[in-house]
Amino acid sequence: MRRRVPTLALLLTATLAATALPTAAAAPARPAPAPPGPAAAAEGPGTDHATDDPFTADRTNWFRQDRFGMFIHFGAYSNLEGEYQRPDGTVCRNAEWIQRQCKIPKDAYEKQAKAFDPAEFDAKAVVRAAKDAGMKYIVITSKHHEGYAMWPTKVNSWNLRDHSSFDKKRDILAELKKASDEAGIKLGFYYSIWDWHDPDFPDPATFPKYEKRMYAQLKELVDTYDPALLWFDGEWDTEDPHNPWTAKDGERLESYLRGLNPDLVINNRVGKRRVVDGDYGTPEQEIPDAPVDGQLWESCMTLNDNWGFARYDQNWKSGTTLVHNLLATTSRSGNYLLNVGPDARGRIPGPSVDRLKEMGTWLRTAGQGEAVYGARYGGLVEEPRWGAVSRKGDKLYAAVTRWPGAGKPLHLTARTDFRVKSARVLGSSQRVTVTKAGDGYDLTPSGDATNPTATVIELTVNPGRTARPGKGTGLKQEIFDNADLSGAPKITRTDPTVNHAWKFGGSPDASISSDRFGVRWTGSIEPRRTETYTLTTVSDDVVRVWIDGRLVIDSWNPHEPKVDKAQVPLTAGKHHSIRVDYAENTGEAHMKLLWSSPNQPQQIVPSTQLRTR
Ligand code: H79
Repeated sequence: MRRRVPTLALLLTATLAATALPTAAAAPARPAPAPPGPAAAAEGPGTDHATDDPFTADRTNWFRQDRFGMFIHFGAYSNLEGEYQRPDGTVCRNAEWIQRQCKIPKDAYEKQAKAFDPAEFDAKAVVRAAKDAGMKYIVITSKHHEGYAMWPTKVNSWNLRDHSSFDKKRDILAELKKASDEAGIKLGFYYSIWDWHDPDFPDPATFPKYEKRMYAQLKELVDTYDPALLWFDGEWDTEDPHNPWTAKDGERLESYLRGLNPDLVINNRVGKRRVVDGDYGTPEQEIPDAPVDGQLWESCMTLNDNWGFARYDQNWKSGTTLVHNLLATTSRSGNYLLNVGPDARGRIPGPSVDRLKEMGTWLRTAGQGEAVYGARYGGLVEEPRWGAVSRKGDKLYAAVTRWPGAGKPLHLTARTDFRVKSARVLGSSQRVTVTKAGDGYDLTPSGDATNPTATVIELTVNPGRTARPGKGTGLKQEIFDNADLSGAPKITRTDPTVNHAWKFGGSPDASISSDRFGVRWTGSIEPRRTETYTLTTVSDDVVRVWIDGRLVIDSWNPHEPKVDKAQVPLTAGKHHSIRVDYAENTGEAHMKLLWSSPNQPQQIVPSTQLRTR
């Protein structure tokens, strides 16, 4: 997508906001200077919201390499430390959902927030804890469902400066930003769309007024703190309070934010948590059991059973479990975002710090972190039961969580032909004998595990020849002004990649309306390896794909954003004919074509490997 030229109105607003924002003194709450409303981002036919390919973009590079981040849940709920004493003396327990789950009256909740004084929040200590753990980025709640802003927002007074007992000169997000920058750690903000405090939120009639304030707050966050990432939440359909958020609202918001800063990494809860929303998927408290199709992903998880601080919750995961989770995640090309919940004074609980230290120690020992940072899905082999296998360049890192008995082998099932040139155990001089066995290789270490958590065997592999990048420039694209792909195409041109997010309002061309159009791509696809490729489509409404005249993906029943896959053996350097038929009826429109193979990380099929004939 072209970078939009900001309108004069937008520029003016931006200048106003920038000069009015960072004031050190206690500023009385006053209305924001006319923020650009949701309408400012609306666009029509010809708009394509697909900025780039998150799998390969420079923009997301850090996110794909860093792998391990710290989540921080900190808000007015932290002041209760997980326990609310009702007027009758009984105690109700919950963490960041305590206001709702314990049915705390609004005035009582506001009253307790007035006493919130996290004077011991120490940004440097937080960043040090993250750094010591081997974490490379931090995502902190700027506003959770309770609606309480953790920075001195000008949009309302329901925030840490204007409604607390905290030092009015302090700004914990600014402190965290400074400390993160100094330590080379990226900083991102969690922001809940669902808002229990703003009276305009639940009523669809007044929701636009809330939305305008939300835009203004997000602009404050982006302009003031320059976050690397935005982590939305609370996008789901729910009652009490009713959540009016729609996919269309998500389209507008995402487009607005990318206009503010095109480098932002944004999670998929900015929309409706679908494969086409934002840059990446967000499994919560779980790790997918295989690499994820069609999107980057990051699994977020608690260290105990709660996100916010809960005094009573001592159900801590062990350091070993946490390292295993990180390894499982990395070996499936995901990120691990691990949570801490500071207490009412702003301190990260000791048991959290201890576990983070254990993880950092493991990652720093004997270069074991190589299995995580910059590493991804192993690809060449099936995931073994005895551990996790990740890959970086010509190295496979087999992190063994169940070390074999003396003289017993660890078996690897190969997914393609490759040679093992050498093998060693990180942190040990023992030998590893590698023998061809059955459907792959046996690795037989000569000694004991070097690490009780996970011992890493590093394999240097020769994956065989990969052809040079092709000289293609894309596929032939024919655009029809109907969903049957009938009659003569209205537009014929070369399309570098099949990577489109027309969403609700956009379409392939200003002359094509946003509903009822069809697109056909034809030409050839040229793999760089002789391997079985997985072709993946992400489509809405319908798609069909033919390779060498054979229909391999047939997904012609109108659907919401959907992933389809086909396994197709392809030959290096050969021009396999390809045809993709796509149609949009009404609603949203999306169409992506990706590929992967044992040696090819998942990506949008690049233009160099596509030809118009
Ligand atoms: O911010 C953290 C959670 O507060 C939030 N997302 C993460 C990152 C989250 N929202 N919803 N959920 C997690 C899952 C919802 C669980 C629910 Fe319930 C079950 C909502 C109502 C019943 C858990 C139990 C929350 C309240 C009671």
